Amino acid sequence: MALERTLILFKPDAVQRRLCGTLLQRIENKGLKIVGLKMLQVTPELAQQHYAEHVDKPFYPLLEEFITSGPVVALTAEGPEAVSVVRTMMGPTNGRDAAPGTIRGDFGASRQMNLMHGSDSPEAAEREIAIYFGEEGLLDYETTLGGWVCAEDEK
Ligand code: 3AN
Repeated sequence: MALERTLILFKPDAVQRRLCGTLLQRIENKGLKIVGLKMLQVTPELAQQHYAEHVDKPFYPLLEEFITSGPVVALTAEGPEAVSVVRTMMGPTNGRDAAPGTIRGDFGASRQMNLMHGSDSPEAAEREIAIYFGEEGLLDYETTLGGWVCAEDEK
């Protein structure tokens, strides 16, 4: 089991719908540790960096228009297998396919306005955290409750 970090975005629809607190609460309730958090406006250049794998796809112009349409909240969360834990919490890309209980299943029914981004692999997480937070942007700290969130052999 690996202690991982993952990049999360609360997308413009989540900010506009005032769901940031609700989504952050779910992440904290799950036991993930927030090691970076900020609000920012995604520029077209940043969108192209983030979505490099989609830039040449036909849907990219609409994706860029959406992700740059208003502020986002960027987070880095840490925990055992954090990448897959967050993907499971979010549910599949299309909110219409997402099961109740998942974030996308509970709060939306759209493929584009799907509220939240979470890195899809540890390699993607490393790349995306570097894009949004850089080398210096994260905080290393211990939480006194850390030992009650998971056992030593799960870290
Ligand atoms: P996820 O957000 O679940 O990681 P990605 O990274 O594959 O999903 O896709 C990012 C965004 O690209 C989606 N939220 C959606 O807006 C758009 N997108 C992905 N696949 C398609 C598609 N087949 N048609 C239209 N838009 C898409």
